[in-house]
Amino acid sequence: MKIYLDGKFCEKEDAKVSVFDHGVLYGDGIFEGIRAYNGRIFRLEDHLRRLEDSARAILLKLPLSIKEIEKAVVETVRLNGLKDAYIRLVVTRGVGDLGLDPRKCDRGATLFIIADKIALYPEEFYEKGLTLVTSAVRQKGLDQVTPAVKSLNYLANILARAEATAAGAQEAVLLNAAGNVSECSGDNIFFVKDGKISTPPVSAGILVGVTRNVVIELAQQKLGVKIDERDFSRYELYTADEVFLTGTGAEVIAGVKIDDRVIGAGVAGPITKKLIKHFREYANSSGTPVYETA
Ligand code: PXG
Repeated sequence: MKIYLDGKFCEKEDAKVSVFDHGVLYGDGIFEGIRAYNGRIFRLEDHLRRLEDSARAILLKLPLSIKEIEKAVVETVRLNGLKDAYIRLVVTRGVGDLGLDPRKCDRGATLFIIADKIALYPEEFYEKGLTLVTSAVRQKGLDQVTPAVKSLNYLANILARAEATAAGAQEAVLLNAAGNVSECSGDNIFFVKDGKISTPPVSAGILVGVTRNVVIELAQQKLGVKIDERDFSRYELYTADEVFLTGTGAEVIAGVKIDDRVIGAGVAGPITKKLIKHFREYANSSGTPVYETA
């Protein structure tokens, strides 16, 4: 496996960052999780735009231009000979001293890219759906580091996911300070009631998922449904006809049980299934080519 690290490709065993890197010491950095389907990188521009926004929000100067990062991502997938891949792009504040002061990271940001085979939910989960629980971990408020920044501080999400696992569930739903639904530990959330689809707005405190935005577009184009971005509580999930999650890893997947309440018929519902199909068709037929010149 070849890893891109600070301008060079190296073997996995040699891909190491300093213990003085502020990404390690403080979680001071940002990342993207990206998929390649069929030799094409899915929505790479969207991921790089989000990376650029995350960098701007945390006062982090990217070590390369977006065009250069794009090239490095494509090259990493190509060198590893992958057609279907999970790509992790990480930028940290870089090497500093033991203090917080980001100015000490004066050698500049660390950038690495890993492209690996993807571990997916087994196909049966796309029929059967996932079990969800509400986490006791609250979503970060907009007055903290907004959840819109895909930062290296994933502790809240990890603890929420651990709670889900302990409860025998696959995903955890995080409520915000107002008690409204925000998102899951690694996925955005939607529900369907009487043919209408809703999802929390950016102001609820969410990562603005690339998959979320694609699903909003596909619902409009393929189903003629305009998804409502609005606040809602757990009650609306408990009483929904369908619940589904979106994320780079999961794509589109049903949530069929939450806090022991069965949602709808307890299996992936008709609208969810249509969106799974449209999403897969689209993901397999679009994206930045890795092996042909564009
Ligand atoms: N919310 C959070 C907190 C996330 O971490 C999403 C929503 C969905 O965003 P995208 O842009 O992926 O549609 C994420 C992304 C994993 C995994 O291994 C998690 C994500 C992405 C890739 C893999 O669980 N989370």
